[in-house]
Amino acid sequence: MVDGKYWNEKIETLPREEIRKLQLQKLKEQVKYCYTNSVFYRKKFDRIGLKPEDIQSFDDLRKIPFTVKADLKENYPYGMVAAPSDEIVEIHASSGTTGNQIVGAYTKNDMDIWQELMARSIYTTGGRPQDIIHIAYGYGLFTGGFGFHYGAQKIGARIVPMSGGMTQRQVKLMKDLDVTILACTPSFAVYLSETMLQEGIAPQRDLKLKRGIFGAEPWSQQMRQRIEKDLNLEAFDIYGLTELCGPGVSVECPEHNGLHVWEDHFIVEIIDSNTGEPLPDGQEGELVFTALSKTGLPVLRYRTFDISKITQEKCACGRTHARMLRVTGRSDDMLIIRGVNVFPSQIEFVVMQFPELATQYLIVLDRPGALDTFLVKVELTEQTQKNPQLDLKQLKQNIQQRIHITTGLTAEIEIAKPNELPRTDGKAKRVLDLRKGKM
Ligand code: DLL
Repeated sequence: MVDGKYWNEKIETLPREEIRKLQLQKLKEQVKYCYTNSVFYRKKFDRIGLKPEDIQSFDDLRKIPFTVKADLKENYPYGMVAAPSDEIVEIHASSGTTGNQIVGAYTKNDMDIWQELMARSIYTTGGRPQDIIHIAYGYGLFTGGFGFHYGAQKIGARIVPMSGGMTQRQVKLMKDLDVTILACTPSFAVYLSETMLQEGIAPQRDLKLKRGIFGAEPWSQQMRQRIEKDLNLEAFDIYGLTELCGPGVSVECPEHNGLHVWEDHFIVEIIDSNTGEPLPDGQEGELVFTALSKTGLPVLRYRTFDISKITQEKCACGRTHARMLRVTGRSDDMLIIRGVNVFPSQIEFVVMQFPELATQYLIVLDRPGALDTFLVKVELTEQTQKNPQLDLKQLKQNIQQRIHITTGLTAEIEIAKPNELPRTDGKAKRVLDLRKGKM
C-alpha cells in the first residue's frame, strides 16, 4: 500500500530534463509504432513524405500533421485502430450528439495505464484507501464512471458505483454510507446540493464529504466557490477525453494552481486555433495532445478544441509535470451572435456574480427574421424567491447590463422560478440554438 504524498513519487517528481528525455524517447517509439501498425497514420505520413526517422527532436513534432475529430468520425468505428483486433479489450465512446460517435478502443496495456493514471489522479487530490468514493459519473460508454471506478479500485478505496440519475436516492446514500469523496460533473454536483436542500440534508451537519473531483465539462472559479460552500468540501478539477483514455490526463493538486498533465504518457502543446501555430507557455490557445503509450487507438497531435494555457513553472506540491490551467471553453463552443463572438463561459461568469441566482442557465438563440434573438434564461434560488423585497425588474436590468459589459450585446433576460430549468446528471447543456437552417 502506498502511504505518503505521492502515488508514484519517482515519476511525479522526476526532474523536468528527465521528463523531456523520457518523452522524446517514447515519442520516437510511438511514431514508429503508428507508422508500422496504423493504416491511417501510414497514409498520412506517406502523403507528405514523412518517415518515422524524421522525428528526432521536439521541434520535429511540428512536422506531424494534426489529427482531428473528423478523422475519428470518418474512420468510425475501427478504422484508426492500430493493435490486432483481438487485443482490443474495451470500448468507450464520447457523448457526441450528431453523426458518428467518437470511439476509444483500448488494449490491456491501455487499460492498465488508464487505471494507474486514475489512481495517481485520485491520490493527488488526497484520496486514500480509507476513503469512501461516491461515483456519480455515468457508467457505460462514457469514460467517467468506469475511469473513476478503476482508479479507486487500484487505490483500495471503498467504491459506491452510483452512476447518474435518482438524485434523491443519491443524497440519501451519501449520508447513510458516510461518503467522503464525491466524483461527478460540476453541474451534477450543483443538482445534488439542490436536492439536499429539498430533502433537508445539511452537508455540514449530515455528511462526511471532504473532497469532490469534478470534470468532464468547463466550470468557472465562481461555480467552484459555490459548490465548495454548498457541499462543504474541497473541489478538484480533473480533465481527460475518450480519445486519450478518459479522465486522468490531468488533475489538480492541493495547490489548486492548474492541472498537472501526466507527461510520462502525454505530450501537451498549445496552438493558435486559427493558424495551428504552437504558442509559448502562458499564452491562451487550444490544447493538443500526443498519446505516448496508447496502442489500441493511438493519436498523434490530437486537436481537442479545448481552450487553456500551460505552464512549466515549479509547483509547491513538488510534482514536476507541467500544468494546464482550467479549460475555459471549447473553440467550437464559440457562438456568433449578431456577428459578435460569445462563449457560454462569459454568460456563466455573469450569472455567478448574482447571489440571487442559482447556477443553472440556458442561452437560447433564434433567427425569426433577419436578426438573431439572444435570450438568457436564469433561475432564482429558493431563498431569493422567498425574499419579499425582491425587485425582479431591477434584477433583470442588472443582469442585462452585466451581459452587455461582458459581451457587448443586449440580451433578453428571462428569470425562471427555482428548479424550473432542466438539470442533467451528466454534462450540462447550456445552449439551445434554434437558428440552424435559418442562416
Ligand atoms: O469527459 C472524460 C472525463 C470524465 C473527464 C470524467 C473528467 C471527468 P469525453 O466525454 O470524451 O471525456 O469529453 C471530453 O470534455 O475535450 C473537454 O471539452 C471536456 N472536459 C473534460 N474534462 C474537463 C474539465 C470526458 N475538467 C471533453 N474542464 C474534453 C473542462 C472538460 N472541460
